[in-house]
Amino acid sequence: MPLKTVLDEAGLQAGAKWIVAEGADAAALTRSIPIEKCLDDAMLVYSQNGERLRPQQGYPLRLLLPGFEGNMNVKWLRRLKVVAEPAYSREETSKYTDPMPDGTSREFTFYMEAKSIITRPSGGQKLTTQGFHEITGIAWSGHGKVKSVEVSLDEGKSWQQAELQEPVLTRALTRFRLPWLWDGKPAVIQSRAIDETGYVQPTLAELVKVRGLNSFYHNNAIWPWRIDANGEVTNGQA
Ligand SMILES: Nc1nc2c(c(=O)[nH]1)N[C@H]1C(S)=C(S)[C@@H](COP(=O)(O)O)O[C@H]1N2
Ligand SMILES: [Mo]
Repeated sequence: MPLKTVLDEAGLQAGAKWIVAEGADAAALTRSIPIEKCLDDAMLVYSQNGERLRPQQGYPLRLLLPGFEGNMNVKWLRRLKVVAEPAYSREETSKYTDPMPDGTSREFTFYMEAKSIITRPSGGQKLTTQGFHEITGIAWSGHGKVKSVEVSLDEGKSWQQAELQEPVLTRALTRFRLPWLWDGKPAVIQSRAIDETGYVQPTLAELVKVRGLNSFYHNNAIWPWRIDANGEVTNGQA
């Protein structure tokens, strides 16, 4: 159900700028959401896939903010407060605010920027044979559809177009795949997502250059996997 329906029913006073949503878990996850989002496509969710929400997913009611990072979707929703200022709750200050290299704070960054990750072969797995392996993973973006995913097999020197599995839906996980003949030599494989706005998933070095080293909660950087000569797959981040 659109959150807007409930807000229209209750009536909003002038000066309503934020809504503070609170969960009923022990941590009482509390997050501030701009009123524009609440009146746009925010949803109060009580079921998914034809059944009631499962307890782990926030039964009986969960906030869903399409395109925002999933951590904003408050589960076990017990309170919505319409206010003039954000709450500056524990999670949104100590965790999801990024201390920047120039001493400022990057706060209230809601949208999920394009990201992808190779799920096979990936860390902890082991290739037992040389030859054919399908590289596959998932990509997603809070800003719309995944336009393409590129895969590099040579430490980022060159990139190839992966195949996207249909249907490619806006702000939804999109599976990609690329056939690969492994010659048994050490290799670094990585993927990068490009979304319909043209945004290209950055390397970790590019991200660190802008955001510094004091934050990682919004890290959407490319994640490389290193494959050893014996087939073992480990974290390939230099
Ligand atoms: N009430 C409440 N909601 C919450 C959380 C929480 O701790 N309490 N965690 C958030 C975080 S950090 C994430 S990643 C997602 C996880 O959602 P999922 O369990 O459906 O995967 O829920 C979000 N909603
Ligand atoms: Mo999380």
